[in-house]
Amino acid sequence: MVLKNFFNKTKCEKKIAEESVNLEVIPSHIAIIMDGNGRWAKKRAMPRIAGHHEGMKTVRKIARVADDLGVKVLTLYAFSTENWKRPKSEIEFLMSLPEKFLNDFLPEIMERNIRVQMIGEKEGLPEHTKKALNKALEKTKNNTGLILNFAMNYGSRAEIVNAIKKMMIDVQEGTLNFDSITEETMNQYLMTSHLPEPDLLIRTSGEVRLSNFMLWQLAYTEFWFTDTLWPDFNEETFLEAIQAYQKRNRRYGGLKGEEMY
Ligand code: V07
Repeated sequence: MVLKNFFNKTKCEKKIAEESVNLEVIPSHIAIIMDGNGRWAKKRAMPRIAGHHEGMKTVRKIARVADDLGVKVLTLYAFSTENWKRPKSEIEFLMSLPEKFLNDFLPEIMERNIRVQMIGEKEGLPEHTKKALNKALEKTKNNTGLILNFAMNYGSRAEIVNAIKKMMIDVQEGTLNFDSITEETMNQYLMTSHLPEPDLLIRTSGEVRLSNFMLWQLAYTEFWFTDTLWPDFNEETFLEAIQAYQKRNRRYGGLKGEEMY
């Protein structure tokens, strides 16, 4: 495994040297609810958008360390369908972040062989945001490394309803047999059909809710919560989450599937 830059970060080095993180048992798919950007800004008497901007820097940091560790899929909840209720000026700023992020980071994304993908309703996004996203999806589509998957204008219940509607159309058209519908059929109709289920869900900032995020896909996922605000989240906190995941897996290691839940 090629571990780049992040080995220089001494505290991570320590965790790895102590073998408290096992580099052989890294979760394949990590999903993150990146919460606490507004609170981070408020604490500093800064506008909320300053927190979002700082949060974007954390995205870059965590994408790098996930890539270095050999994570296969990193799904980040960047914008929920609920987020449209926020003030217009804040939404406008948020919708400029994909462009900003990709302008700065796309060369490194290419260098690292990272593939950018998204889940959510792309059609609901402003034209300029869609354009930046499409460019990144297209440019990175043949990359074979980490899948950096952004949930944008995403809501899990809407995703499930859409999946059911598509299934019903296919049943009506005769391309799907009603009696052969299983859980696996449902998987195939969700936006995550091409991805493994998340092994680990992280939510920052002390909130302990799913907020309409990947409800179907998280059925067997390990959850890890931290009080750390997203802009303060770093390589070390990320390793802490992975470490917790590994500890739990070791505990369940001896049991048969049915006893694990
Ligand atoms: C956003 C920064 C992270 C904290 C959460 C809210 C604010 C990166 C992106 C992004 C999205 C798509 C893409 C490349 C980058 C992003 C939004 C908000 C809407 F292809 N950060 N970030 N998008 N925040």
